[in-house]
Amino acid sequence: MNFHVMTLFPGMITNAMGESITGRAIKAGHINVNAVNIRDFAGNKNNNVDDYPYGGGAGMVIQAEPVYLCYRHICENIQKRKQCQETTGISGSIYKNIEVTPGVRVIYLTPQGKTFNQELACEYATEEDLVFLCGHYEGIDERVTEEIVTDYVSIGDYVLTGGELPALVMMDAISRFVPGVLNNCISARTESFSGNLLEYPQYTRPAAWRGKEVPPILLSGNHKKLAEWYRKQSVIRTALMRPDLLEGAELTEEEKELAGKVAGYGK
Ligand code: 6GU
Repeated sequence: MNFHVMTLFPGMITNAMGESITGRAIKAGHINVNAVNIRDFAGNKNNNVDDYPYGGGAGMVIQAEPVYLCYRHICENIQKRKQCQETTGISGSIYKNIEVTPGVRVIYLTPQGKTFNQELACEYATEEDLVFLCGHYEGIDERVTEEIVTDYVSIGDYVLTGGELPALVMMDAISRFVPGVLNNCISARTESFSGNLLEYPQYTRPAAWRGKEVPPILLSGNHKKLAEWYRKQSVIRTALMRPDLLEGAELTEEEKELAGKVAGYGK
């Protein structure tokens, strides 16, 4: 997976992605993060990329041309890589004379977009390249977003100062689906959310902490019973904390009854 991020704050992207699991995935070559500074395409002495909005109003708007040049630069990189990868024996590339890369998704982070979720993360993870466009100030000149953006995505109903944190949230969630990023044990557990059930509770040593024991079944070594307990705990927890998710979950009749009882307590 190659993430390309158009931003005025590339350090935010590279620093955050360089830590923890995503940092390890970068070192191992499972993911690649290419943060490109829109300011590098300003084309003026002061490296200005914003201007006052037509029609007046508060704040500044990022100009179309630096964003477009930044996007073209990223497309050139993608195409060069694709050309290297081509093993058809045909010299040159189908992309040779075009300025933009068809088929590459360009995601504009905006509170006006559709809300990001686990299903979308899984879908994006199947792409070879993803381009993120991070706005700041009051936004980006509409003419360039119209031209290059394929997907408008938000991470929830609140307003942030810029698109960098949403891009990081998305890249983190997408990376978990990229083969090799997580070990298989953990990735299997992901399915409990995709199945619209929350994760069961976790415990580690000591077996008794300040008088609180771990549930005895965890110490029993009975794998079949344990699997049943995990499943039941997931149903109970989802019914308690996120009953809205249960509609999309596949439950047995017995589990439905259990969920109904638990949800009933909450009312
Ligand atoms: Cl994607 N951008 C900004 N600026 N604010 C947000 C958001 C995105 N998603 C939720 N709030």
